[in-house]
Amino acid sequence: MAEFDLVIRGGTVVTASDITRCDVGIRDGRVAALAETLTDGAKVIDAAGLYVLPGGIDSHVHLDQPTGDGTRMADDFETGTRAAAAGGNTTVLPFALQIKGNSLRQDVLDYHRKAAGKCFVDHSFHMIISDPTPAVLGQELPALVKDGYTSFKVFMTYDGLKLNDRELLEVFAVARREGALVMVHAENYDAIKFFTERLEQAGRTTPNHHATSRPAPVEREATHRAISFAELVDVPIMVVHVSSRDAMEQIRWARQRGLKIYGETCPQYLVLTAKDLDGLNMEGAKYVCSPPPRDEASQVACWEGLLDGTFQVYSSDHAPYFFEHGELGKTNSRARTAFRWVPNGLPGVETRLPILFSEGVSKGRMEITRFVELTATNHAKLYGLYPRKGTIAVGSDADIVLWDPARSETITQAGLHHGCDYTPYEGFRCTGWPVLTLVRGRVVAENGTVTGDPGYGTYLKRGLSPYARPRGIHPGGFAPEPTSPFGSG
Ligand code: DUC
Ligand code: ZN
Ligand code: ZN
Repeated sequence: MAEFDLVIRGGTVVTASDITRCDVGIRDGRVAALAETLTDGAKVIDAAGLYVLPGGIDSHVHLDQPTGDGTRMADDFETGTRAAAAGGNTTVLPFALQIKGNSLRQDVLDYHRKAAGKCFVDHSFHMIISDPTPAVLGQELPALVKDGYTSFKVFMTYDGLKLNDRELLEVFAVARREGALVMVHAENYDAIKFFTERLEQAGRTTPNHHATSRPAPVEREATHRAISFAELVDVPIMVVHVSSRDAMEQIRWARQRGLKIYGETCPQYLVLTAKDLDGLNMEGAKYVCSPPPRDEASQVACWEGLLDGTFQVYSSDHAPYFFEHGELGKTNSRARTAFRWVPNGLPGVETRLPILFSEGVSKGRMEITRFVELTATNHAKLYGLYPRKGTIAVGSDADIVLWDPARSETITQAGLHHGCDYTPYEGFRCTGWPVLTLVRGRVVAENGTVTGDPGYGTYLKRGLSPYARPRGIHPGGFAPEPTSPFGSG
């Protein structure tokens, strides 16, 4: 019997820290050996000329999430994870949305039902807390964190989702006590309402005014407020989908004060601008997301943030809505009357990695080790999956993607595997492309064909992240508690 189930031969293995020419031996779904030469594999994949990277982890994905306004997400767990696999991802972290008035536990179970038997890649859930009742804060949330749901998202805007300041503080306090990481959607609700109503009164209702209605200070103010609350409660937070230099400056300012504030940006803030929303005949709706893409200077700022460590993670914020499809999509009859009815979100789980590889690594802006950190390793570390996921090391799951750095491809809707009817990146030319995706040692996608099975992807119960620990708590647990209104709680 062969020593390994599979050997990947002749490739260049890259982790967040090292670039090594070596072979990878895989046994029982895990990496069993890394060595200059491994020959004894039941199956051998020739990776000469290819990079061998940890599979992408996309920690910001929305799948099969109810919208409450008559529209429908274009991806369920089957089409969304199929697209993820084709795009070089091996794990996704979608959201389980609490509907106001519902039990959080029941809503989480509902997402397990939605995902059961459908996933091509491994997955876990962040919870969205929309209704922090005493029962949710006191019982459900602590119990769910202990059960492995170790991160949750809160919104500072959107009817039906927005938490007020007191509620944000309450949720932050639970996160601190339980050791969970809070992701924050930072935009000021009232400022958006103010601009939206004035724009509508002035007859400015086309999709491009979505961007006008939420300028950068709307994001900056909320980012600052979230950071201030995090400081007051002494809890680390992740500011998600950061789009502007203004918000980045708040994160840098906080870090200089010693706060543990993390940041995420997304492809739409690197390669799209608000001008993309200008298209006629509702074309601009294809680019409506929140925060909106901004200007070229903001793109430059976001690139800087990826390189200088302001951002720890680069995610897709895959939130796919059909462009057409009658009342279900972005061009539904109400959306044609005013931008406020256009569903917010873009598809991007399949195109996230090629865009960063091409614009970052192939164009020489970014070291490939940094690419690995931003697309896989840091996601695993921040969300309690490391070192099982996010690296190539003996004992880790054999979640691996082979990249051909020389392959040129053009992103087209026809070539993608998602359930959406368009891509905002139509015609985008890429140098460097994922050519083979392995989840726990099994090929799930190869050369644009998804070969895995829905249902192979498994649910991941996550641990607490060391990065979610409050300041002042030493990893060994023997340092004194920091001064906080919560004493030692
Ligand atoms: N926020 C998200 O995180 N995703 C889609 C829409 C939004 O506002
Ligand atoms: Zn958001
Ligand atoms: Zn999102």
